[in-house]
Amino acid sequence: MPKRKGITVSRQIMDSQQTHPEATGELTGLLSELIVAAKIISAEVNMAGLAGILGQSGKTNVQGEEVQKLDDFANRTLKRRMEQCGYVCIMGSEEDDGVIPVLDGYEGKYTLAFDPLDGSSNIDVNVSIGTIFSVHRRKSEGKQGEMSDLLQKGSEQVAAGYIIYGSSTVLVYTTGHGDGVHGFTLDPSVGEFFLSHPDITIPEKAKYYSVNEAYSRYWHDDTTAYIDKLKDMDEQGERSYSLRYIGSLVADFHRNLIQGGVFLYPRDKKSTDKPDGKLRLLYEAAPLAMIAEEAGGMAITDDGRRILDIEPKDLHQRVALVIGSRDEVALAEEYFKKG
Ligand code: P6P
Repeated sequence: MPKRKGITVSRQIMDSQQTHPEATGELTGLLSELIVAAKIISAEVNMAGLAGILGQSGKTNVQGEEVQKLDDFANRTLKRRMEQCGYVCIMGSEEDDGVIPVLDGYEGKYTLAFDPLDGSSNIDVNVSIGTIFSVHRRKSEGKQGEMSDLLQKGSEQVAAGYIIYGSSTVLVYTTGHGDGVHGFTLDPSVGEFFLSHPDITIPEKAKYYSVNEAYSRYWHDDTTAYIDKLKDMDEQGERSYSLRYIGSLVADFHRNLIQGGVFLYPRDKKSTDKPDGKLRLLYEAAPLAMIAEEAGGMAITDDGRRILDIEPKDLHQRVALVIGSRDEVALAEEYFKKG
């Protein structure tokens, strides 16, 4: 089905459903409800400065991080909308310790894991932030879903995506199976997402590398060797890459997806702090890995394992992440598999 710029995301989702005769429309319904939540969050993020909800809520989340008011708002918006959409049987959120049930009688056949507002430390300084989501098909029987329905490998995802709230609000998602990765830009004047980036493919060769160099003294040796390789001059004595690190995963990932880049959040040698890295598998690394691979890129850990093959053990499990352009992640794999 040709994707024409300017069609709405609802039309794109419906067209995509048509290509799957077995589709029942429930995934379409789930994504449509998610998009309504995204529009509500976008409006609030864009008004944050005026709506007096910048700053911290005074609460801390399961990660022990200060919960920003907008974090809270995004989390509540997603939970309220999706608990009664009828397509989801259980949810997991970065902001909630345990699983989130849906309203009795509204149980559906999918699960939803999300980071409601990633990059929240940047909220007060007007840096792009984002919502990341991951959808699986439930495996358990019965009414309410179970933890095991959430703890599925990334390769089992039926849909994944993110919404980046930046100079414009852009939704990027994939339903896999070669259906591609598509980007939609919100026109706030009509409250619709219009197709702006059809069939996104990540450039095979990176233009940027993204890593927090402040932690370089804690890196494992093969990480240091890999980053040094990226910083080597090429045969003509030219610098090959620029360093871009925004400190907002969705913003760094989105730039690399569109322009070509490799993002790393490796483990620390300082085992007390981030022995498995900082980022979360279920609602950060796995959904972005599905997008990266569907767009022709790669996503691995810093010991060479494919992100989508990792069997989750815990809702908030951390994982090291190396994700982006195929050439540079494949090079990283050579360095990390040796380890
Ligand atoms: P650091 C934001 O808090 C976040 O979770 C990601 O969005 C971002 O990539 C990372 O942390 C930045 O972490 O340790 O470099 O500040």
